[in-house]
Amino acid sequence: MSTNKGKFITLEGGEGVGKTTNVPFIRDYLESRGIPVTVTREPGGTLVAEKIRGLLLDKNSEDLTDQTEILLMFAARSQHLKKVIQPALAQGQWVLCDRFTDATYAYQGGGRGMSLAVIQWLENFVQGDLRPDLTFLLDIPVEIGMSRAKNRSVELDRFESEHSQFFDRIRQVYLQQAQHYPARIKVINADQPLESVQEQLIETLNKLLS
Ligand code: Z5A
Repeated sequence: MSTNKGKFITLEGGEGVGKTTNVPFIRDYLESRGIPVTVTREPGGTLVAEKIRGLLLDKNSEDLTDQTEILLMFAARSQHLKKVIQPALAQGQWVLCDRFTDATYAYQGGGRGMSLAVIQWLENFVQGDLRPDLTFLLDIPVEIGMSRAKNRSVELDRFESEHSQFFDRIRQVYLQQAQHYPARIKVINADQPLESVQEQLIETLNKLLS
């Protein structure tokens, strides 16, 4: 049984759905309700995990095999869990994480075609019984997300340089995950003005708070 005093919230979705935009909004809302929040991200969140992130996103390095990619994701996650997420939850902080293991199901499972059973085994091995209390899945059609991401005018990384079918498969697996875990994963229609997206976020946060 979990001894965590804080709640673990993750944000998920494909390219350019608005995770980075909405993380500070959720943090500010929770803090305004007196809740201490640790904001973090995956891959990354610790010194070593951020170095692994650099390896994973670098498109000018040697090709990574799909096995290397997934093992690096879980290596970074293990470090992040032990050094940041679990200590914060144990102290009563709420942890707000930009992407977590649903991204591995979507990107490595859906995108790369890795076995979902292997991902599940690694999830249990690295996380034990720790799962998010709430996951926001920001959902928009792939082409809209890609065009939003391109408008940011930064160089595309190794994942962002993939083709649209890769992102179609990712979206499908995310939506399947939401069907499997309807109590945990809240699908947000992110193809709306930011204010409407944020109204949906607050509605769900209020349920968790009450
Ligand atoms: N990855 C993986 O493969 N496996 C794993 O297990 C994990 C990750 C954990 C790094 O992720 C990569 O790691 C990721 C998957 C892989 N690669 N990809 N792709 P990341 O989260 O750091 O990077 P990202 O997915 O590329 O995030 P992003 O492109 O920065 O998207 P975002 O944060 O969701 O979007 P945003 O930056 O908030 O918004 C994009 C633009 O849209 C921006 O100009 C906003 O102002 C605008 N925006 C936002 N909301 C709206 C609305 N509602 N209307 C109009 N415009 C909006």
